[in-house]
Amino acid sequence: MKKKIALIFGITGQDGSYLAKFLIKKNYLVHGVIRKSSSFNTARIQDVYQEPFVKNKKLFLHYGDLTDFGSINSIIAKVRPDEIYNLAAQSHVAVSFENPVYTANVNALGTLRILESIKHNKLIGKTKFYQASTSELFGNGKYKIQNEKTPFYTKSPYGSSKLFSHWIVKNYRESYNLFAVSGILFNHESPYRGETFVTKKITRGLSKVYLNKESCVYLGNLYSKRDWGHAEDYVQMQWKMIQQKKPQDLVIATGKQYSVKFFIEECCKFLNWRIYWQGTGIKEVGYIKKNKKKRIIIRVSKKYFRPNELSQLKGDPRLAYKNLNFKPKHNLKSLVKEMMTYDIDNMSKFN
Ligand code: NAP
Ligand code: F7E
Repeated sequence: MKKKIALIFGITGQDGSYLAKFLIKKNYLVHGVIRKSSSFNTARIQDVYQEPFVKNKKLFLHYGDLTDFGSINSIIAKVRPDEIYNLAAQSHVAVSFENPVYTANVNALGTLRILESIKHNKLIGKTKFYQASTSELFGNGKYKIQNEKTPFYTKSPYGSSKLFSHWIVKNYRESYNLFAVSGILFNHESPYRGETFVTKKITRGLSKVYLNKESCVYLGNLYSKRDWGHAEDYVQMQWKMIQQKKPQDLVIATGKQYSVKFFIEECCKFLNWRIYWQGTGIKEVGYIKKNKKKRIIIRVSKKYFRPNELSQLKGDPRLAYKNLNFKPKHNLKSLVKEMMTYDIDNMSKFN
């Protein structure tokens, strides 16, 4: 039987690496787009990486960039994929306030460039398209739980760039009958999470404190609440979304919400530490007691606050779980355990 061909934009990222491994297990031929970098950026896919001249290859990498239509168009023309997953993005919300134009170029126009290339290469009818939408499309306010019907109200250049993509995907679906679908994914984490996102900052930072390699971790808003899932579960739902009979945008979440502070407390529990809190605002600290002495392990810094913030997000995943016939394997406790174990192991290897 002819193998299905998938093309992943963002294969070197957290989700891209999990998806590549998942699709290879499903017997796909997987093509991935990587950016030219002066150092290797394929660490997350090293266990499935294959040298160029290996026989019966399952993974193929191509240089390209979402800001460059030429590279996107020639890769799509050459690969003629059955499925395209657009997971590439400048994905950091705080950075999007510092680099809004670049963020829009990659996250908004980048999606449009892929869609145009599918159209130009006459692949409508053959190629299905998945877009990485986000809970950042939703606003604060009266909607305590967000579902497929919740109105959008973005709060950041990142959210707004993704909103453009969300709508342009709908436009191509309705105008040209392209099988194109957006997964509105809430935060999802893993040991492979980028190091500047809050969960990874905490697990990595506390691992360093535990190993006496750092004295404390500096964070921003401890009271922000998120619905944290696991990337391994969520990439399976991305695949399932593209296998639907009819393309339908769905909310992917856990339906549970925790604060940044709670996440820290769970990590401390893993380390058998009891954490105490003291002070308010940027003077708030988290400390443990060691040999009857107070040791501050969490401090708050203005640097990590954003010009605007989504204070709480909680998704309603019921429609997705029903339509995709899926239940996630992980929960917050198992996520914390996996991330902490990975980071302590990793940090122990370096001086
Ligand atoms: P990530 O770890 O930041 O990965 C982003 C990927 O995009 C990396 O492979 C990166 O390449 C690539 N990329 C960045 N700029 C690019 C450009 N100009 N051209 C081509 N590739 C580029 O993100 P993630 O956590 O895996 O998230 C995957 C997608 O889901 C993103 O679109 C994100 O916005 C969206 N999303 C994520 C979450 C979440 O909680 N993780 C939730 C909702 C939506 P390098 O490795 O070279 O940097
Ligand atoms: O922040 C607060 C911060 O950067 C989570 C991306 O994958 O999910 C992610 O965006 C919360 C925010 O993720 C620090 O203010 C406190 O309220 O881990 P984060 P995010 O902004 O929610 C969405 C769904 C995406 O689509 C994005 O691509 O934690 N927070 N202190 C902090 N955040 C960071 N990064 N660093 C801190 O020191």
